[in-house]
Amino acid sequence: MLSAAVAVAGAAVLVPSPARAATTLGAQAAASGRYFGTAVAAGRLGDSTYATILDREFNMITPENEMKWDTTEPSRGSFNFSPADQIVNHAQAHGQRMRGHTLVWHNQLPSWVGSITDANTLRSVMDNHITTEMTHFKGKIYAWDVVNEAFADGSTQHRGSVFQNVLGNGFIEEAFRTARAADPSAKLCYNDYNIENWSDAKTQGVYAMVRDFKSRGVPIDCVGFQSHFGSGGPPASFPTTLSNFTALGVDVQLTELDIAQAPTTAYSNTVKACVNVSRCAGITVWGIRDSDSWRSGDNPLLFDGGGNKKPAYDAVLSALGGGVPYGGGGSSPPPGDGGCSVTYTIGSQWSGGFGANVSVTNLGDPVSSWTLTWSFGAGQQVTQAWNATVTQSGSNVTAENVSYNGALGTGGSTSFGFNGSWNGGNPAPANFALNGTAWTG
Ligand code: 9MR
Repeated sequence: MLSAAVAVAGAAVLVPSPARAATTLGAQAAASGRYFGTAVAAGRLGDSTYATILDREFNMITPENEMKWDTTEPSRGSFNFSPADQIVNHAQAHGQRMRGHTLVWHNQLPSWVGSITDANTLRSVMDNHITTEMTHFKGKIYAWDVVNEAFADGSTQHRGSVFQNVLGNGFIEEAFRTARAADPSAKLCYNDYNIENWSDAKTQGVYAMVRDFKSRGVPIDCVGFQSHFGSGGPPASFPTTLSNFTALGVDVQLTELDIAQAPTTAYSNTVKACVNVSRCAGITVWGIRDSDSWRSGDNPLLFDGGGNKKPAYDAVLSALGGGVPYGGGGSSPPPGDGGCSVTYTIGSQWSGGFGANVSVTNLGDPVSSWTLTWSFGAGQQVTQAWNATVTQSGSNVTAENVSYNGALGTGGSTSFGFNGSWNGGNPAPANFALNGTAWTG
């Protein structure tokens, strides 16, 4: 069987030839290292049409309601994981991974939590909820929505909630730090809706939070874009939003996709927005059949009430076939070597142009400013940069910190991005050096 070797971000990957295009959503997503998931309700697992589609098409599962606080801790200290366990057991028996949804959310929150007014009490209740639930599922969850929908609509600020009102702005950081300690191997996501349009205030608020978390070492690995769309589909700026977030050094995921009336173009555009971004890890639709949807009146899913594939299904299957390989989770050399480690990722590439993210970790003594240099091997030219000042002379590129990201402690990281042009080939650059000391990785 023919396959083509393609170099992206310096790594050789094998892309199946078109003749081998997969025939299910999960397998087609897996061909580029991604997943394709769905929300599952435990109560529907006994429906054979539902379970047949689930196990044929999907390789990631999000419990639609079963991991939420009102189910898992209906009264203080009394935990119930049975409905969620049912879904996790199903997933394990069928080789599907799990997204955990969700630990801290103002909705589906039992009234005993909402009525707490003392900060010490609420902090210990929140931390205990996170730790107990994550410990119960430890090792079985790929990514957790640690905090869900904490930003106010149309605003850069947090919404009012018992967590915000009693604990203040720091509650999100507290939740992420607690989550990292509870299950260090799970990816930790912030999840929200209406953050797909780059020019929306809410998008900017979440972006500023993630940038702040990354600059201060607060653990966060991913941002979930719920992607509940009207029939027009995603905003035109959605690809920009996704690559701007990944330039901060996090994965992005489409976590609750559904589109009113399921137009083929809208679905196709949404899937392409993900698969064209190297660190878009995967897509989850919010239900299987239209009749399973929380907005069933909109017929927003890929299967009709009878379990038949809709035209949007074929559009998604075909859109999943293109795109760049998933490039998240790269490893860095251990700290202490001196010099730096660099992760260079091409987030998107088109005819003549590309967008790249450079993440740099200082492995030497702390610095108050930095200059990263590298050389291009195939005539690439930087055209525009953000979060660094970038100049180029011939094949040699110099990137200097901007005012807010100059300080890097030992082991400290920052990232910046740029757009460039290419012609003929676009291999990863070589000879990275931080403040004159070569990359030791
Ligand atoms: O699909 C879920 C529905 O069954 C519940 O009644 C509802 C209650 O809030 O939550 C729905 O799922 C939501 C998800 O957890 C978070 N983002 C919005 C989703 C749709 O409302």
